[in-house]
Amino acid sequence: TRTLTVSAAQLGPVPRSATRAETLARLIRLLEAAAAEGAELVVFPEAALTPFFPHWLVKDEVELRSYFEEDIPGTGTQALFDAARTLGVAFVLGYAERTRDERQFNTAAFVDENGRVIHRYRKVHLPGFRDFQPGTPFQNLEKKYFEVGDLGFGVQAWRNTRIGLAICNDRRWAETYRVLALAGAEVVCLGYNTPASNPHLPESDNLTDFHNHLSMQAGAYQNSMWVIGTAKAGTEEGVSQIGGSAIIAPSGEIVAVARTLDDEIVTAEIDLDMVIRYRRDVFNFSQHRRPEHYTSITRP
Ligand code: CDT
Repeated sequence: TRTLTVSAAQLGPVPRSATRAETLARLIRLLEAAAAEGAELVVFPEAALTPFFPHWLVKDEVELRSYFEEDIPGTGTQALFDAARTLGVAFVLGYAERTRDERQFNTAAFVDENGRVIHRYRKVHLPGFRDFQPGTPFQNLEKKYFEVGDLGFGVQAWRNTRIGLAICNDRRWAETYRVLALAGAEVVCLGYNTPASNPHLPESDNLTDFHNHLSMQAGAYQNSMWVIGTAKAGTEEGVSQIGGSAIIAPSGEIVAVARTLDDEIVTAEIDLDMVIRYRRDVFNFSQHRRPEHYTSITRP
């Protein structure tokens, strides 16, 4: 059987006052700890290098710029790539991307065990608002700071498997997993920053952890895939965020889960052939899907 040892590298809060070097040192420590547990692939959260700045209106242009990466790797992140190469560990890193032509995306990069970026994904499902929402304890201004991703849901062949990437809110949408699965993804890696409460739907606040796992477990099972979901957890700049980083099997079962709201490694050896077994039987796409009845989901 094909096996792979994977880790979700959960982060506790990243304060606004943290330097990039301080945050990078935390990521490197997590990468080393994961490698010591035998990890071959480590998944970091969404926007792992910074606080989740869409939670507030950043008026100062210099501050806003400081949250974006213009190069990956760049001077502030090279040491993480070097560590990956030294340790021989691949990783997924979420970060805010600013392109040469000044476009901004919420991005994840897949970096192989040689420290090379071999795949990128730009978040498609951007939650939140374009404008400041008065009267709420915090914002989600992703629609202000980022464009909708323009790379689609690509899948990257890596070693003896195929990797798909998604970011945070993407995990709540069934289409994310199905499109990745149809492209052959066996492992979906995603990071998230999820507030424990939603000021716009307070009645769901006691269900936040449930909805997190529900989304990822359903996506994994209904598409016969492994899902590695990694949180940025704890109270960050006054916003309480859930943890619950998890490694989820194609059966929908959680095989490993974080216990804290801080920096924590969650590791499991996963059986990649489980994907094939579930896809051969229950979710045999070519045998049982009926796309002629699904046309409405591709109409705007
Ligand atoms: N970062 C991100 O996408 N967060 C959203 C918050 C929305 S609350 C329903 C998420 O889906 O977790």
